[in-house]
Amino acid sequence: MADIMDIIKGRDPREREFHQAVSEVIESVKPVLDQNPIYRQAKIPERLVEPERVIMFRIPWADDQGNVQVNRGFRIEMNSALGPYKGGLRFHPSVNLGILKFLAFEQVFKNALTTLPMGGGKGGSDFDPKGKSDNEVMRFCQSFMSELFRHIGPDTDVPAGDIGVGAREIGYLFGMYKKLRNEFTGVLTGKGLNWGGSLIRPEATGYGSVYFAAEMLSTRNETLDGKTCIVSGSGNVAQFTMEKLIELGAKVVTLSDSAGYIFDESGIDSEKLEYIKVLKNVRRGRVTEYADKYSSAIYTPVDPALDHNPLWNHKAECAFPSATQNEINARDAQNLIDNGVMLVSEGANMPTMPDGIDIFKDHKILYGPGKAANAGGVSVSGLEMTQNSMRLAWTREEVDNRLKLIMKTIHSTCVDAAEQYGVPGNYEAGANIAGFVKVVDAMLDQGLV
Ligand code: NDP
Ligand code: 2IT
Repeated sequence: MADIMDIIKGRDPREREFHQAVSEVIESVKPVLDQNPIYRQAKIPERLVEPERVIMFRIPWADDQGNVQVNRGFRIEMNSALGPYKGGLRFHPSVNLGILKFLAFEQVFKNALTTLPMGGGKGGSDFDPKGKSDNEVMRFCQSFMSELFRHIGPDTDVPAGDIGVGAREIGYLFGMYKKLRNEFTGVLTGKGLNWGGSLIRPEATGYGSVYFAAEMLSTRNETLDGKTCIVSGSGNVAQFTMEKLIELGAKVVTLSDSAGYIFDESGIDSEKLEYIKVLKNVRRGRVTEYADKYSSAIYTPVDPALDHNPLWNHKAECAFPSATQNEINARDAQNLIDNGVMLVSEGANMPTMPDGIDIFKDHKILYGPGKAANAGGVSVSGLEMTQNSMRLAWTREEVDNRLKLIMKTIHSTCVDAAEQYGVPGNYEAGANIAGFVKVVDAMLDQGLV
């Protein structure tokens, strides 16, 4: 294990998030590597950590004042052992190669768990959509696609949304791809419903994370009904996590954005959630406005001087981190435990830091790692690809039933793998092992490529 970490740290010393993601997987799969010497002989760890291809490019665009702006674009084509590269695009000022490599690496194993034929990739830009006009976002997306289009395709690499990339951005990206290729194909997922998108795709990550939580709870004969839940974020994943939690009778008491969080002790009901959707998706406002509208709510701005996030310090049974990576440190994890949290389902990718995960495992709570718990989004992306290939559209009920079944299967796959390797109840190890074995066996079958 030390070897592979030494290699990647020596080669790319600044890619902290990538090191973190690799270290977590490699640690979990050590027993698999020990029992199957062929994997080390074939240099599987070394091959997995090196992307098959990295595309990095300039994105020049003009803002509304006519000033030229230049951003950086990326697409990491990480692994295609199981199918075309598949994974989202992130537009956020923090985006860099290391963050996208961590996301692409996670995506490879996540996609393997979905049961659908998808390899792993991720891309994006350091462009910040916040405060930009629709026209600026459109010009940026067009410039981004005017380079990316030559590298992707419905059987090659199929991007989708992630932080900062939703229905609006997918529309502009798709329009430019279609124009350049003179081809109407399912090259992106998360498309609009009347031009090839799938029902339930917007809902899928959040719903899936809640379905996964329900599966975990069922192992202890519990349900979400009546449980108090902490949710972070207020974007796509957070909104539909809240929606499904409310539907299943849970009480959601928080939401957040990068500037602060809301605590609403009286609970966020469907009507308040509708307000949040309009606030975030239409007006593109900030969550602080929620406290102006509802007197039951308290807004707390982010305090960078604190060594913890007070969002995670409320009485609750369940937590659904749904904003971004490394949003739960060891102190936050301990606060969650001290407040009675018995389940964490990660809607975000890698939201818990390694020492936080250790605390969850030490206390034997139900901890669903992102690559399992948030796999519903990419699963319905896979179903969107299937519908595009068949040139037909399934009903909402059909897609939702398939999503439920996939989340149930991912859950049982994790449980079985964890049991097989002597760590029963450890979903982190189960997800890493099951995803790893599926990908690397396909790599071995396909030879040294
Ligand atoms: P959105 O852009 O819709 O929402 C992101 C939310 O997280 C916003 O509330 C945003 O606040 C907050 N956020 C973003 N960056 C930070 C930060 N650095 N610190 C604090 N808060 C932050 O993205 P999604 O909801 O799609 O994605 C959320 C998470 O879920 C990500 O980790 C993503 O990788 C993961 N995910 C998404 C999937 C999808 O299908 N969309 C699928 C699987 C995982 P603000 O508005 O202030 O930026
Ligand atoms: O992290 C993820 O799984 C996503 N952002 C969704 C990827 C996809 O291709 O739908």
